[in-house]
Amino acid sequence: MITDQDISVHNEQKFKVHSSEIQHLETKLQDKGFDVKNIISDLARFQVAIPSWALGTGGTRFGRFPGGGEPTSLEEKIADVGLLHKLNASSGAISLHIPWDIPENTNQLIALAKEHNLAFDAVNSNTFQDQPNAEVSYKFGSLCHIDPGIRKAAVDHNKEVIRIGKELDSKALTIWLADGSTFPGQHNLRGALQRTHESLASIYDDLPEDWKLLLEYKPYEPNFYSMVIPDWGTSFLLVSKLGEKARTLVDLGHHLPNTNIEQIVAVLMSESKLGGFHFNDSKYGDDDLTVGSLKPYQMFLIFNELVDGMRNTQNPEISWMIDASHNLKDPLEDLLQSVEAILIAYAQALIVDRKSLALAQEKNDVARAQEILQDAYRTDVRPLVAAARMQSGAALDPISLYRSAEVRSRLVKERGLHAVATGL
Ligand code: AOS
Ligand code: ZN
Ligand code: ZN
Repeated sequence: MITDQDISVHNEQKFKVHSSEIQHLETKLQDKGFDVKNIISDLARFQVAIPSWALGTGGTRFGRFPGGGEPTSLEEKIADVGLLHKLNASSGAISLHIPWDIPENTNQLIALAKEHNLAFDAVNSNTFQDQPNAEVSYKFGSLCHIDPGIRKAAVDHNKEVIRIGKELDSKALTIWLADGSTFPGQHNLRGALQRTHESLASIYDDLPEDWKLLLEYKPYEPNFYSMVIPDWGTSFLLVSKLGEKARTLVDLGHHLPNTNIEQIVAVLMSESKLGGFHFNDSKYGDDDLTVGSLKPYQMFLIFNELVDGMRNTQNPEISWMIDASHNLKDPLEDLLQSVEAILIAYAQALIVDRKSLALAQEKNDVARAQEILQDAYRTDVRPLVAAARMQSGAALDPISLYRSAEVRSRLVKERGLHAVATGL
């Protein structure tokens, strides 16, 4: 839908303003001792996976208002992520959710993904819904279930997801559990944790050598009294028991209000246990809104820890993914906004004057430390992000090209106004 030709015409139109902006920024950053070329290459390398379930219109329990042209097959989902990646060169992977996504012809899928320069990111299991004709019900939990038969079904499902992921050359399994209890007394809290550990250990046994197991946590929802893995500490405990390949996944929406997420990042990285990220933004809970739409300063502070940790700890490479739901906006535009917000936060963190910050910390110069952080945060780094895109052959301004190329109306024409994304 978007050709190289479209991109170069677009970039030519935008180039004049862009080059004066980047020159201005370059002068400023050079003066502070930064090598702008390095920053741009770091940004260009950064890839954020797109979840297959974010490509259709999301909703709440009160309704869904689809906008049309949604992908109705896994092939169309891959095409949509390919489109994003063509526009921003930063969305080079798709994350599948089984059984929402059932790969039928794996070879064909692999070829299609290759055509779009996409990799298959972490595969996600689903034991939080009962599938039609399923022999067991997860109403009262899955990996924690009191009934060994149901636990086994949930474990087997995860093993099946690993098998599918291996065929696609995925390298990680992400587990999010809805397991918990809604009323006091419903669970023996220690028992539920113990059974979950045993089930996870059995899944871990099947994990290939070069894979990771990423374990999410969440304090509430769907269970409102206790979740079996409510917080980073419980996830950390479990992944530590499981072994080297198991790590904690931080989903930004999975914290109680005002939690210091950047500190969680710092602690996990210092123990080499930060495995992955689900990016989104929120005001109240797991709102799954566009990254950076509400708390961009928090995003920056998180990336400040990430950059510091990536340089100064042994924490292995982290899987980056968006986990959002698009209720009002065109999902593709929303995802472009999210990826942009992630890269902006990363760029801001890359221009923190770390030497001076360490010095200020040494001297307990609190005001200076804040000045240093906020100087980076208040710099308009968007030209750096745009330069990284252009360097990779993508668009200086992806959303404006997406709109001028009238992508959505072409998708509606192709797929129909009432096309409903699979898996929703
Ligand atoms: C749920 O709250 C989690 O964030 C999961 O990552 C979940 O699997 C995903 O959002 C798909 O529903
Ligand atoms: Zn998540
Ligand atoms: Zn979530």
